[in-house]
Amino acid sequence: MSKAHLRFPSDFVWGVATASYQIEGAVSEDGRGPSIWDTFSAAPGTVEGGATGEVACDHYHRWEQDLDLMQSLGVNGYRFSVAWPRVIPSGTGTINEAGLDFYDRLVDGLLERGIAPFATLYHWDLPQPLQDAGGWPDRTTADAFVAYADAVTRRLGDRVAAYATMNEPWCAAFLGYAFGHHAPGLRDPKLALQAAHHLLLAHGAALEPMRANAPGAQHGIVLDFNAITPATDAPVDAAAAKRFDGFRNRWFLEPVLLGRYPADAHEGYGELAPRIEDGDLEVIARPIDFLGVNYYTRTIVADDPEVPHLAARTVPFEGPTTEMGWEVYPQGLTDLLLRLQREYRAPPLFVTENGAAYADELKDGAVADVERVAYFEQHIAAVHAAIEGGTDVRGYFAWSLMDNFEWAFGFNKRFGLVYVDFETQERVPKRSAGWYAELIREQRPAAPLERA
Ligand code: GCO
Repeated sequence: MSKAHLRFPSDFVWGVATASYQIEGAVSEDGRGPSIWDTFSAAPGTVEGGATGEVACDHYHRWEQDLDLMQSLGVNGYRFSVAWPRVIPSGTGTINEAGLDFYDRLVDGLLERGIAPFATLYHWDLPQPLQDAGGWPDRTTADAFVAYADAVTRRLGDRVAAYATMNEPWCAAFLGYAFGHHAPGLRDPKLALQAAHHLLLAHGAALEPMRANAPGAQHGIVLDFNAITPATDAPVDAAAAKRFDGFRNRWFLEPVLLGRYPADAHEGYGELAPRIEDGDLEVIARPIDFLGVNYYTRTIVADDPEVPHLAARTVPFEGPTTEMGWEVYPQGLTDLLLRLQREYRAPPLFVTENGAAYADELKDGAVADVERVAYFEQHIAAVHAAIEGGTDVRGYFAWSLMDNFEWAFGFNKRFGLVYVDFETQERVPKRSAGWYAELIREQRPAAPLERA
């Protein structure tokens, strides 16, 4: 079905997204130091199949073919992340120029292919020495991040179209320090909330050197959101949904956009609430040029007084799900984008991640991932509906360019537009890649010559 009827702005960015630890491999090459994900994935029982990012998609060596792949899709934006342990292996101190050289080459390779670089500075691969010294719960880690952000933006400068300081601080803080599902694998909610605060503080503090080094680039942050729906019309479930929204979404959104933590959630946390120093919130709320929005699904929530602090629990739902067990709920993306615009007067938005894992099978050299095509079709239409509703969305990045290391799920969850055979490192564009390329072609304004 032609998507041409969905006209997007002519300067809309059609991109793909990845992250360093999920695709690069080469974990000890050219001076890279260990990250918390190298340590965590090496520990028994942390990652399905005992998988690690040691090789992943071997992108560190295959980056040129991967850029060619992107160019063949017609994307004009590529969201990648810079591995802090490549740039400053000890986390602080000496800069590893060879580490920066890789991103230098990557950025120039993108520009040569007419693809705008969108760089995320932190996508969870904290240098292990910093975790040994306390990690994100320790305030000095925020200072280390500022020095790292300075080093990267000093080198890459305005060649990068947009820098995001952080990817999904909610995941980094709660999956890493409260639930133990992600590196560093801790289970301490108070530590998690303090980590969350320092991740946000690091974001705000880094904006200053980033703007000085790359005045022509856009600077922002990427937050992940779940749409939250009450399980029933009962007031107790509506109240539970509001509390869950505070925990999952507003706890990060409101400090960045409003300069304060949401009072209801802060009260709910009680003695778990983080230590906040004078001036922290002003730093966190420093103006940003864009907000990156990662959206995958919604969460249905019911009141449950048994659950500490939140008194809310998620409830199962009917309806189609992806391989992650996440409900396919495109309306939630429209609602979220409209909410960010109307309720928060958010800056320009990019959908920096949206996509789905399905049980892809390579048959006769092809992957007929029709469910993923449907997922993208529905969610891109959802973005269009938000734009029609007056939301300033500047671009969309499909998660992901290619199958990669899906954190605790290892290589068992395939999100890519491109299938990766992890034995041979062969890349095979799936049907969804062809679909996305056709959509982009249809959206491209015909070149003047073609109009003749
Ligand atoms: C995230 C991360 C990605 C994931 C993707 C699928 O949003 O969790 O940014 O690294 O791989 O979202 O879970």
